[in-house]
Parts: sequence; C-alpha cells; structure tokens
Amino acid sequence: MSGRLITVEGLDGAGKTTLVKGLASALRERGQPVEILREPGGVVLAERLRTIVKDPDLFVDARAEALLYAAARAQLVAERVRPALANGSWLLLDRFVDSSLAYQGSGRGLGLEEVRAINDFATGGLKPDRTLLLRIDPATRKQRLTERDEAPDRIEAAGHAFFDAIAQAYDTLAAAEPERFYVIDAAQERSRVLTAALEGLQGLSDPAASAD
Ligand code: Z5A
Repeated sequence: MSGRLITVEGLDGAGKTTLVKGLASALRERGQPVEILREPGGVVLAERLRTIVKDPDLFVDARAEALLYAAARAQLVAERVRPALANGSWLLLDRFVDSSLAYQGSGRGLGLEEVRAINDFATGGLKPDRTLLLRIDPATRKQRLTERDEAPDRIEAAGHAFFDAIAQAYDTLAAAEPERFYVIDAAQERSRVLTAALEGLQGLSDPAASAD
C-alpha cells in the first residue's frame, strides 16, 4: 500500500471532526491527495449499523455492541480504506480500532485483548500509520457538549465512570505505542490544534517512515 492511514481519536466533543476537516484542507493545499471517512459509517452497510448502535431506544449487549462496530469497520476497510490506500491517498479516518479498544474494551469492560482480537479479524490486521489523540479535560468537554445542545445518543448517555475509563484507556494505548500516537491538547484554540496535528504528521511523506 502506498497511501497513509491517519486516524483521529478522542472522546466525543474533543474536536475530531473539526480537526479532520481542517487537516484535509491544509494537506490538499500542499497538493496531497486526501480522503476523509468516519466511523461508524462511510459506506451504506456501516451507516445502517451506525443508526442501530446510536439508537437510545435500543438495548444492545456490550458484546453485541463490540461486534456491530467491528462489522461496520470490516465493511469500511474492504470497501473504502484499502482501495484508498492502494490509490496512494492519505486517508483521514475519524475513529478506528482504538475507539473500540477504549469504549468497548475498557468503557464496557470487555477487555482490550478480546476486543483487539475481533478487530484484527475485521480489518485483517490493518494498522494506522499515525494516530492523533485529542486529549480533553472533562470541564472543556462538558462545556462544548452543552453548547452543542443535542440530545445524547445511546453511547453518550453513559455516566462519568464510563468516560473516565475511556480517557484512561486512550492514555494507556498512547503510552504503549509512542511511535504511532501523537497526543494533542484539544483544549487549545482550533488553529493551534491544527498546527499541532500537522507537526504530528511530519515524517509520514518519507516512505521509510511507514511500512508499505
Ligand atoms: N464508538 C464506540 O463506542 N466504538 C467504536 O469503535 C467507534 C465509536 C468507532 C460515535 O459518535 C459514537 O460511537 C461515539 C463513540 C462510539 N460516542 N460517544 N460518545 P459520533 O460519530 O456521532 O461522534 P463522536 O465521534 O463521538 O464525535 P463528536 O461528538 O462529533 O465530537 P468531535 O468530532 O470530537 O468534536 P467536533 O464535532 O469537532 O467538535 C465538538 C464541538 O466543539 C463543536 O461545536 C466544535 O465547533 C467545537 N470545537 C471543536 N474544536 C474546538 C476547539 N479547538 N476550540 C473550541 N471549540 C471547538
């Protein structure tokens, strides 16, 4: 594969979607072919699964939830991610396997290795070249979500302990793979977050920086 897979991770409200859009513009200005996708979603099957996993009226068992995210991911990888990478694009992906490790593995208590195993099967072991982790403090996150003023979906309706566990899991994942993760303070203003993210992508143009 000649493209690059760049994933953006963090709690809801951290600014992932905002950053992905800003990054895409900045990279395109530099002449880099870029595609944007989000999880769960990006292809018809995964968008339908997105509706199911977010539905606040549904009871979804934790194992079923992990498998639904993995199924959506398997379809996205087969239909869009691998073709984009084969095409030489830089793919900016709003969430990927680390979300399942943090939310289902840690937040739901299923275990990191158990969730990693089903995701290795789903993706064929595909790994991001770089992961930008937007780290946000609870107060700033709360303020942003309040300003957004939207009803919480099924996942967002979980309590503080769930999100504390997820934040901690992200820190653990980042510490375990410092060469892949680039951690950014998401409480900074948008332009500073973007600058930090571009710094975090330095070296990716060099083919030696990533195994093809
Ligand atoms: N989930 C899971 O459990 N397991 C998985 O494997 C996967 C996902 C893939 C997907 O929800 C849910 O699925 C998610 C995790 C779970 N649930 N939760 N919680 P989603 O796709 O609907 O949403 P999200 O991924 O959680 O992100 P989000 O809520 O859209 O937030 P965001 O993309 O990180 O933030 P944003 O929309 O860019 O910004 C939020 C607000 O802050 C907005 O008003 C911005 O204008 C503002 N903002 C952004 N950046 C800044 C800065 N720097 N300063 C000030 N204000 C800012």
